[in-house]
Amino acid sequence: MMNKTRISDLAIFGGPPLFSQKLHVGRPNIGDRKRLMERIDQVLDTRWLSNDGPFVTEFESRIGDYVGVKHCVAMCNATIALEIAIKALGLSGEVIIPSFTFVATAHALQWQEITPVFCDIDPKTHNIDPARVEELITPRTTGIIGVHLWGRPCDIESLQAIASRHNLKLLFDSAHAFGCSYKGQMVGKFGDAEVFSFHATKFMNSAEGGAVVTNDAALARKIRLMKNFGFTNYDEVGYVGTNGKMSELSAAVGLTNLESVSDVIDVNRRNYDRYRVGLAQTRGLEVTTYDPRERFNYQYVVVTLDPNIGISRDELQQVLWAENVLARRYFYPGCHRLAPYSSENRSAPVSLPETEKLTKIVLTLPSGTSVTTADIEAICETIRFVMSRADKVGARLKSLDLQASGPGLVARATSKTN
Ligand code: T4K
Repeated sequence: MMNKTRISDLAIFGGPPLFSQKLHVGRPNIGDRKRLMERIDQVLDTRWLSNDGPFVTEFESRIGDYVGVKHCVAMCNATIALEIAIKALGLSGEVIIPSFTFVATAHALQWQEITPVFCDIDPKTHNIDPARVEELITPRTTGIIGVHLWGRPCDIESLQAIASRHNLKLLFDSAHAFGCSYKGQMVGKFGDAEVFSFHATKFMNSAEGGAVVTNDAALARKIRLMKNFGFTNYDEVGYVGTNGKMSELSAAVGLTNLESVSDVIDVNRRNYDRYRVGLAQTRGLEVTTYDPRERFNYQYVVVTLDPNIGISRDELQQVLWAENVLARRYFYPGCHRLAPYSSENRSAPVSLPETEKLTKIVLTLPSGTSVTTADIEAICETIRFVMSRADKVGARLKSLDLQASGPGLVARATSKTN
């Protein structure tokens, strides 16, 4: 597949792209179609489409069993699940979260006028740094939200110790971490509650979907009511609620995909191992590792670039996009630099040196069941080719004066060289 011997063979400089079809980071994994169609038939036959139908109930109990947690409340997505968990926990004022996360973590707070206070990360784990959390606590702080980024759990014990010491609630955004473990225990059992995402781009999806899991029965009950407008009975409302319900169709997709979850993890693991072998000893590039003693879903293959290698992360991304490898720079530029949260609009400017560094060097590569091992070998070969000529490729790209990243830019780059 790969036949690039000269820099000009790279698609960004006018060569043919490595792949004729785009390879995505978040291509959905699809379970047994026949089983799914049977379930969809059942939904239609019974005419029960939403509002705690049998598939949602079954999905909740299967997710709870898988994780080993007493209560699971399925929802329409993880963002709403976070919002409801935040509301049910009574968070207000300020809540400490990492900036290096998907913007939904911050939005779930700001949406209810709670200030997300951005904390720096530990560069080794990419997760919120507990050593930085305590200095951000003020009299207005009511909680901490840890994010298990890439499925690698935060330093849960340290965060729990801080939360207990300061009487703060501890919630985990576990959108990436379904199927992962911390010190031998499945993620989902920690803090006051945890939130999973089953969005299409997650390795285990229900098309759109999410869930709050907790061992706290009273909290689970409150969350269950809040996600259904707060209804305690047909015409009684106990809380200000919203509509966070998962539909039966989503639950049918989720249940079906859950049946093949271990196969998907095997594929993800195989892909990850291929990338690790294929990119080992690549100059200026490292594949992020997973602790071999724990369980992971391996859905994210994340690499970091040496910032002094001659080619920047953005330039490497542009080279890959031109080859139809849609590598993503999650979670650039960090929530604190996104318009609603950028320091110009806030009273206290934030200093997040590790986040600033990481957001400029991190890249996520395509994986999942729609990527073959041959695809991965070709991607690795291209990356090795580029990195071994990083100075030259970087210089040539700089001469093109590329400003942004994405397909529009690639088109401009190729047209300039033609
Ligand atoms: N907390 C964290 C830490 C999260 O990462 C997320 C979501 C949340 C909370 C909130 O969870 P949800 O409310 O979504 O349940 C995607 C996802 O939309 C988002 O769920 C996810 N994190 C985030 C990391 O990635 P984008 O902006 O990258 O989506 P998009 O449309 O660019 O799709 C990614 C790639 O997947 C594309 O190359 C296209 C491909 N794709 C996507 C979909 C939806 C497909 O091939 N098929 C599809 O159906 O956000």
